[in-house]
Amino acid sequence: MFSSKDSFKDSFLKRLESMCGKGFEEATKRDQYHTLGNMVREYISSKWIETNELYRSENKKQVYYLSIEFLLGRLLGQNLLNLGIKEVVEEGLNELNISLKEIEECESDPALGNGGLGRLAACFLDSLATLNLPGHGYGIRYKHGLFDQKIVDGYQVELPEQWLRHGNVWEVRKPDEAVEISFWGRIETGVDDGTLSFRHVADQKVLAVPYDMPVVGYRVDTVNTLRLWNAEPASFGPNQDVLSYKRETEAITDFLYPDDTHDEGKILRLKQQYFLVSSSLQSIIKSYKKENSNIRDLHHYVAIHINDTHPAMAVPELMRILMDQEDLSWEDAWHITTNTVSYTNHTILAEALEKWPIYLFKPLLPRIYMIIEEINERFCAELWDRYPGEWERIEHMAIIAHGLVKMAHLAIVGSNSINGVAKIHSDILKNREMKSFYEVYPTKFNNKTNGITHRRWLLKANPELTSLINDTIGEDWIKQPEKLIDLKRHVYHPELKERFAQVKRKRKEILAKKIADKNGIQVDIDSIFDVQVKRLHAYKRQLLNVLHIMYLYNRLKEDANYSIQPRTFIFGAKASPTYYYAKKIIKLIHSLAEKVNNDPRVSQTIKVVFMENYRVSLAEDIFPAADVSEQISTASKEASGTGNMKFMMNGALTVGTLDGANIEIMEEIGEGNIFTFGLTAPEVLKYEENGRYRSMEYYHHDLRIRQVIDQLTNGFFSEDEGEFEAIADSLLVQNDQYFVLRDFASYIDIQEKVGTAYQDRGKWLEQALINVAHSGYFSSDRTIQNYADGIWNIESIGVKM
Ligand code: 26W
Repeated sequence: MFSSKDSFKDSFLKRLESMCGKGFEEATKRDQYHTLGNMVREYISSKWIETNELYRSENKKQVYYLSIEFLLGRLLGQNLLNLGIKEVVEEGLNELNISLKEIEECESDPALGNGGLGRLAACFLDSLATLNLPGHGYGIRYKHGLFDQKIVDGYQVELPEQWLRHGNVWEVRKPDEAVEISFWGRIETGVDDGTLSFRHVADQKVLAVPYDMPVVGYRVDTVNTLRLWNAEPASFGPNQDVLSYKRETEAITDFLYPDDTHDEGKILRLKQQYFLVSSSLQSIIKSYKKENSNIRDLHHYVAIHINDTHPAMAVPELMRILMDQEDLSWEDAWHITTNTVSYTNHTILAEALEKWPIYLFKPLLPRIYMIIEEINERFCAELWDRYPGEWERIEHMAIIAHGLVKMAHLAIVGSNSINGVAKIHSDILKNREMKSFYEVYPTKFNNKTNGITHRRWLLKANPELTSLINDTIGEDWIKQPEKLIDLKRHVYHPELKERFAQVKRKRKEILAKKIADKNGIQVDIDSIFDVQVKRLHAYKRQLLNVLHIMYLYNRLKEDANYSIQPRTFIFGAKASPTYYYAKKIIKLIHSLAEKVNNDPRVSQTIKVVFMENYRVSLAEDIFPAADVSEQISTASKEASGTGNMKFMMNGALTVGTLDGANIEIMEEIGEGNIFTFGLTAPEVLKYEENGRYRSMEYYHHDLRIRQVIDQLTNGFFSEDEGEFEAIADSLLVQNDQYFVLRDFASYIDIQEKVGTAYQDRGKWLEQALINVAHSGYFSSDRTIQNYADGIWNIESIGVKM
């Protein structure tokens, strides 16, 4: 089917007819997409079956990655690339006058995640399969992924995302492997053969139906599985309110919660979490038992990883299964559970730490709550032995306290490994945030610095740069990304620099065209493309970027002789629908864009562009076109960041604080190839401790600051002077929690240096190439190998067809 372009064309045309019931002439682009998608899935299926059979027969340890989010992005292009059939398909289609790119754009971009955490999970799946590691994802098949963002008059409006509207060619529904989940009801305690038994009665049952998606490794025969669960009614009883039962059940997988910093404490979210955990664990145990007779060996064959605390109920759920269904004692079950489960922490922001009120938790999940209570009691007893009389410490560390279940504490106590996602973040966990736990479990804590898959963020997103690298150092780096460092020997070669400049220019043209089409703004290709794309959050400080642009505007207006390297400031960001401040920042960016872009003189030097509906597919057009990457979070607040790595890999220079993985990027490329500024993490933490920061002083002493802040409320932007009051208040009245004003001067200085540096074109190109050369370290292949060796203890299994 894909062995030559002629056989491809032949099969494609036949399939188009049989699938769509139309001739070639009448078929739409979407018909073509469905046809090709089906052909590819079919091509994948033999490898998929082979992989599963091999995993069964080899019976080696496997890892199951539980995540409430998988932000996959479109799959057709990536699958073609990984399978090594993209060229054949592209050429075949070309002869039929069809553009593969246009077909690819018919695929909806599955947005089953909010941002960093969900996208990391997707990169990890790609690396697991490529490294031939037996690892699978378990998640939720949300009917509606993250909302589509529309901008109306500068304001964000959310529309329901509809990725399943035209079906999903990649999924296979497996009704035979459905499992039942119990909510509500009560637990009846009895005695069986002298041991306690627990029966969950009067419960409400929900059916979890798996939809499996293939995860294709790059040029290997391994095809792993992403299993997404769909909630459906289990069965209808005679005396049941059928409609409301159906509605309530299906609501569980209706939509993805669009918030990634504020723990909302909503019961539906708790239901989603238990639904994911219980269905996944039941299915994992079932497949284990098919090949293994002794449940006591579980941890030698199975590793379960929880992506943040959202699946932390894996701990009590595994305990429940081992005790109530497999008849193990508490001690045996605990030994197996803690040796099976491992946990990654992705944030230290207090407001993101999940705490569930008992009054919600206990009635919804009575047996799970009982088990957590017992875990808590045993844990507190241990603490009591260790720290006799230290009530405060014990209360502080308890899993249940003050009417709340603390999920991070449960995850730490119940797992064998706790890791942060960048060195600084792991250190902050050990030495501050989770210090008391680190003292009790020093060996459990470790670091696994995040990574990204270069197959999506370089090979797929930037084929032009990929070819240039191949021409320069050969293709070994694709399988061994650390070999990108071979580029370093060439970065001073004028020819490479020139060709890199051409690639960048071409990618800037492509993005500029998109901007012209979508925003109606003409941007200057020779200007610096300065980009900040990420979720909108106060700690990520899009506001600092905005204030800098306002400052430039003022300078350009006031001083006719002020001349700087032209810049295009590009933003992309979704705000949580309930996050008032974040939505105001989006409006502010639009008001600023309006002002700047319509000023006949200023707009010759700077422009501001907000790209609507930032998502994986748009990101693939943005990273390759960027010159400057904005990574300007308040030091200590961004656990790692992964966008920073995607920019670097595409040859953008970072303007960044010493936060998250920025620090490791700097260590790799050297201080001379990154623009760092601002407070360091220890400085921020010290301010937070001693409370000595006074943002008002910066307002009074720095005229530049006073001017831009005054402009937020003096009608400079809008007739409604109250429009941006909340933002001004956050900086002054609320004493600027994220040190925007404190870092302002330092940011202005570094940005001036960026402008000057860009004018030394030769040097800039070298620095960009140095960034690319060192980006291999940030491949998720390295990260996943670290997890495999250091946490999961799994080995690769070579699938060979
Ligand atoms: C309870 C609501 C909620 C939902 C999601 C709170 C927190 C989250 C996530 C943990 C937020 C998240 O995506 N964190 C990001 O994870 C990335 C991958 O490790 C890191 O690179 C980012 O720095 C971190 O913000």
